[in-house]
Amino acid sequence: MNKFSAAALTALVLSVGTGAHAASITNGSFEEDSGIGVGSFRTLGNGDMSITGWTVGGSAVDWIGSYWTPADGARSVDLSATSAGSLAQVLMSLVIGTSYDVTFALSGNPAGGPAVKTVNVSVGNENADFTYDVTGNSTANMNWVYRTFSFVADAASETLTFTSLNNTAYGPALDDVSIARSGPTVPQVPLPASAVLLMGGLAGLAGLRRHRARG
Ligand SMILES: [Ca+2]
Repeated sequence: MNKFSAAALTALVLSVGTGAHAASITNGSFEEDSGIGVGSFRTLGNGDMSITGWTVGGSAVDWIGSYWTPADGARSVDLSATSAGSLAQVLMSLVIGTSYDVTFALSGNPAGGPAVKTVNVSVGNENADFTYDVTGNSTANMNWVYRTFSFVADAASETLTFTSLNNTAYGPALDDVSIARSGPTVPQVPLPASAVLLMGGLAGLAGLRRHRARG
């Protein structure tokens, strides 16, 4: 019994200490699909989940193939198809109280106005706007830049959303999304269930040892 408890506690300590799975972005470069082609571009309406890992919100987005040069791989996204759209993904395995950086490639549809595109990035109740001026760009010369949105996880699972604030057919362009821990974990109250379990396990072991000492 004691041996079993010690083994279970060791496993628990390892899982708490290293994290069973690090947070990651699924299909952050928008390369994988659910079996449909993209061609030059394909318009995806509200609720569409054709881009593996992502759900379309708002009006619609354009999934861009050969229409313009991507930042990475062969595909990217225009977050405004005919008017403002969004893309969302549920982030898993976040460590509560830990800072994360979401990094992404940003450009804009150069084929129409406004010249300055704006995307809102949000996770949970944190959000920020990022702008990009397409003046001088073309579909062959997108001049992608990398931007970073930082947030602190307040739940193990939170939704990352990129929302166009351009209500035209020419929105912010997005590609190559990734996530990384950017700081230490800051303890928060109340303690996560895993920590409570861990402390309970330690107290139990201490109790066993005292019991044996008396016997
Ligand atoms: Ca891509």
